[in-house]
Parts: sequence; structure tokens; C-alpha cells
Amino acid sequence: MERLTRRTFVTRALALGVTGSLGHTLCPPPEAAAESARAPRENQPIDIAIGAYPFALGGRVGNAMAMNGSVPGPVIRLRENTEAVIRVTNRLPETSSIHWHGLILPPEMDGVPGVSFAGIRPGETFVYRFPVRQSGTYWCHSHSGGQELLGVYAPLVIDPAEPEPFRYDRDYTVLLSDWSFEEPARIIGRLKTQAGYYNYQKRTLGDFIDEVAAEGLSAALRNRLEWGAMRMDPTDLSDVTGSTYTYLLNGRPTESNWTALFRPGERVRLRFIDGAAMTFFDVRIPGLRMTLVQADGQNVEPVEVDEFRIGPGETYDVIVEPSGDEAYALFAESIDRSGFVCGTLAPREGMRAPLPPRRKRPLRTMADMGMAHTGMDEMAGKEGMGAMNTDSRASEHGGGAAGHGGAHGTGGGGEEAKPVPHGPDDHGIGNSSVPAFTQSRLNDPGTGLGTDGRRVLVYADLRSLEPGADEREPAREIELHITGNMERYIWGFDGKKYSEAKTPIAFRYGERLRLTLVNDTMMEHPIHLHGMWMELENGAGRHKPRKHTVSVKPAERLSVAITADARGRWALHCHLLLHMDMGMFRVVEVSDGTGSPETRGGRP
Ligand SMILES: [Cu+2]
Repeated sequence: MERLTRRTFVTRALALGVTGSLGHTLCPPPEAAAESARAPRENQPIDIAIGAYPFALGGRVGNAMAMNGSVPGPVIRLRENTEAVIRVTNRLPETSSIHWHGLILPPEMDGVPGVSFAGIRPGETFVYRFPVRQSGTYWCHSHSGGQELLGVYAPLVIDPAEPEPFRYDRDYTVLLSDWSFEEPARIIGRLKTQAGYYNYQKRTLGDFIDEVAAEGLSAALRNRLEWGAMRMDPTDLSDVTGSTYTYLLNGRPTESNWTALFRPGERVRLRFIDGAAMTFFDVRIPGLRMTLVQADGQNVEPVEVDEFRIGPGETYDVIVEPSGDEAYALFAESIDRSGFVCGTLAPREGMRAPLPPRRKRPLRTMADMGMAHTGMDEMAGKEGMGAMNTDSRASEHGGGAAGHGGAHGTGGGGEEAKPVPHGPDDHGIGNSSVPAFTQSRLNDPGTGLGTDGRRVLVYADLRSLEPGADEREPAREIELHITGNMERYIWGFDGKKYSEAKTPIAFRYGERLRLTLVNDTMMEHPIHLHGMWMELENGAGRHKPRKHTVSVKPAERLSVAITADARGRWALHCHLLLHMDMGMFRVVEVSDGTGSPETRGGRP
């Protein structure tokens, strides 16, 4: 069997007229699909090779790893209600794997070494074979060591069997990621030695003088002392920042201007994927409203937004209607404002929109610190309280948010959300800070967003288009605390790294349960569950949005309902790659009966 080289798949993609201006797409039926009316053949295998790859960027060449010789790998395009057959050959000198992020499939096809399969040894080919029972925008990536960080990731698009409930004239995948010339182990080493190593944006003496001028000496001092007492820095928004990262859009930096073409008046679907190892992005297209139609591949009631924050692992599909002979910036800024990547939406190649002005680095707020009750009033107004201004924002914009923005529930499944005091367990050495209170932040666009008049997506906006299939109220609740010790750079759940967790988290097959995630840390964590959907309890009633990755804000408490409908062992982890690697990882075991599945742990 011929392995697809870059040239052959570019040629095929062009022949098919498929997406992306680079156009490298892997479809199962390249020949059959040319006669587009025909249903794709089911067993036409897709071939993927994972190998070392020299990645050129800004005059330097890095040692990347890649799928079929490109970062990201080619778009993999499947069709709902077919069987996927994907042959993955490992040409690296180490064990590798591909995980199909967001796909519901048998556990042995999920691709997590040590959890549900052995991994793919050097030189071996592993054949993934699974029924495709869903549609939408997803992605795939290696689940072995730092391979994902080094480039082993690709968009995955599943075309639906039935027509979609929205219309568009063309679509593009827009995969955002981060690239560093530093080796993953070196980055971890630096973070272990000095937590704020990559934070070059610390508050300076000049900032302090400004604060004294604005607030008076005692307020400025008190503010510094509070942060100092927690050994935290309010400018710490990301572990790894633009000081080492170049941010990429479909593998391209801003300078190379990745461009999506449109004809004026067309409806363009943009499939945004955050495939970064460590970066949350704030995404906007100045001059265009975006109509969000899917979240994590699932149809949602359309929401109009100017901007959305996307965490590693999440996907959002939006439709835009550019008009005129004008270029628009596809602008994705890192959460800490230390960098950005910009592509272009234009009627012709070679055009470029002006770069939007950069925004100020935000500071963490009292809500981020979990001091919701005690210090909120005095801090409001000086730190740009995200949580405080969302109500005015929602009513100002009306429509989407106002309709359902007020009714959010969490933890108690729809009861009025109140800040919840942290329990007596401080989770030990694995957890360096314990917020006094955690609370729902489903109406909060997040640190640094929501104060400039833009309509920013909040989780409370998301409503599944179809009502959920399982109407049962969860019969039990599992509370899991997201914990970390930034100084030692260890991360975990309930104060324990994965290596210290004695047993898997046990789900009973068929049960309906509530997983409540409590973020004790001062960072956002995108929590990803394999094998089953998480239905976000955001006040949408039967229309809870289904997500595979849920971003939990600092000092936030949120709940998801889960139907444990997939037997086997599944990963549950933070999708910040270094957090996962440093211990924020668990195995969930779904089994029959009432017994807890003891001591069958295993390392990924
Ligand atoms: Cu994390």
C-alpha cells in the first residue's frame, strides 16, 4: 500500500476542492469522492505516518514530530455512519500513539498508551478501526510524552449523514497552536526551578508607583501584600508564554499570513480548534460578528459573539458573512497577552487587514483568588473584575445572553449558585493554595475579557440544539478538586499526582452521575474526559451542551452530568500538556456491578 506523501495528498486535496488554502486533507475515498454524489466507501483506509520533521520558523529550524510530514498534520475527513479505518505507522524511535479527541469509540481504539492499549512501538503500524457515530469538528493528537507539543496533531472533520441545521458556502479548519524551540524537558526544568520563569510581565516598580498614584499608598501596599502572602503573582496567567512560544495558525506564524478566501456575500464556516499544548486563546475577527453554531463538534443554538476564549482541546465552529472587497484579521491573542497569531480572511490572496491594537495584560482578580465574599467590594473597579460586569454586559447586548444568562446552576444541579467555602481538607503538599470560596463563573467571560463592550462568549450561552437523551437526574455526585503547587510545578487532582492515585475513579455502567470540578488553583484548566460526553450544567435544562473538554476558571466550581454508557478504562485529564504530564491525570473505569475496581491503575 502506497503511503501518502505530502505531494500526493496535496494533489488529491486539490482534485477534491477541499478545505484550507494549503488544502492538505486526507479523505478515505479520494477516488470515489470525486464523484461527489456517491456515498464514501466504508473501508478505504487512511494512512498516517508519525515521524521526525524539521520545522522551519523565522529563520530557524526546529526538531518537530509530525503526522505525514506537516505541522499540523493534514485534515482528516470522515463521514458519519461509516467505519473509519486509519493505519498509523510509527517512524519515531520511541513509542507513539494517536488519540481521536472527542470521538465516542471503543476503548481499545482511543489511543492512550497504558490506559487502553500498549501504544505503537517504533516501526509498527496500528490499525484503528471504529464506527463513526457523530459529526462535527474534532482533532487528533499523540498521547505519548511530549509528542503533541512537538507537532503531532491534526484537525479531524466528520461530515454529517443528515443536512446540518445551518447553511454555509465554504468551510476552513483553523487550528491554533504554540511552538517553542526549547525541548519540553527543558521547559519543565525551568518551571520547576522558577515558577514564573516565562512570565516577563511581572509588575514593576513603575507599576507600583502608578498604583500608589491611583489608589494611595496603603491600598497599593495592601494589594501587594495580599498577593505576596499567597506567593502568587497576579500577572501569572500562563505557565509558558510568548517569551518562548511562537503562536501558530494552521502551522503558520503571523508573518506568513495564512489566508482563507471568500467571495463577498458568502457564508464562511470557520472551524476553530485549540490544538496548543499550553495556550488559551482569545479569538476575534474585528469588523465581523461571529455566529457560533457548534461547540466541541455539537450543534448549539446559534449565539452571536464578537470574541470567544478557547482552551486547549476545545473546538468552536462559527459562521461569518464577510462582504465587500476587504480583508479581515483572524486574530487569536494568548490569554496573558504575551503574544498572538493573525491570519486573514480575504477575497484574494496577498491581502492583509490592519492588526488590531494590542490590549493590556490583565491581572488576576479577587474572584480568581477565591475571595469572592471577603475582598470583592474593595477590589472591584481596580482590577477589572470579570465576574462583576457580566450582567451589564449581557443586558447591554440583549439577545442570546439575556434570555438565559441569568439562570445558571452548578454543583447542586440548578439551585441558585452561591460561593461555596472550601472544606477542611487542604489537599496537602500537592496543593499550594486553597481558595476561601469557589463559585460558579459560567456567566463570566474570564480574566481580562468582558470590560471593553465586546460581546464575549460565556459558558452560560451554550445550549444544545437537541435535548439530551438521558433525562435522569444524576443519582450521585463525585467532587474532584483541581490542585497544584506552582512553586514545585506539580499538578494533580485532590492534591495527588497520577502516580500517587491508588485506584481509578469508578463509574458504574449505565449510571447517571454528576462530576463537580472545583478549581483550587489560580489558573484555567481545560479538563478533558475520554469516551463519554460531559453535559455542562449551565442552566440550560434539557439543553445542556455536550462537551469533551470543559475549561474551569480559577476558583470556579462547576458541574457536568455524565451518562456512564461506555465500559472500559478512560482518561480524564487537564489538556495543558505539562499539567497532564506533571500529574493532573486520572483513569476513569466504567464497569458493571457495584464493586469498586480496585488497584488496577496504570501509567499512561
Ligand atoms: Cu491544568
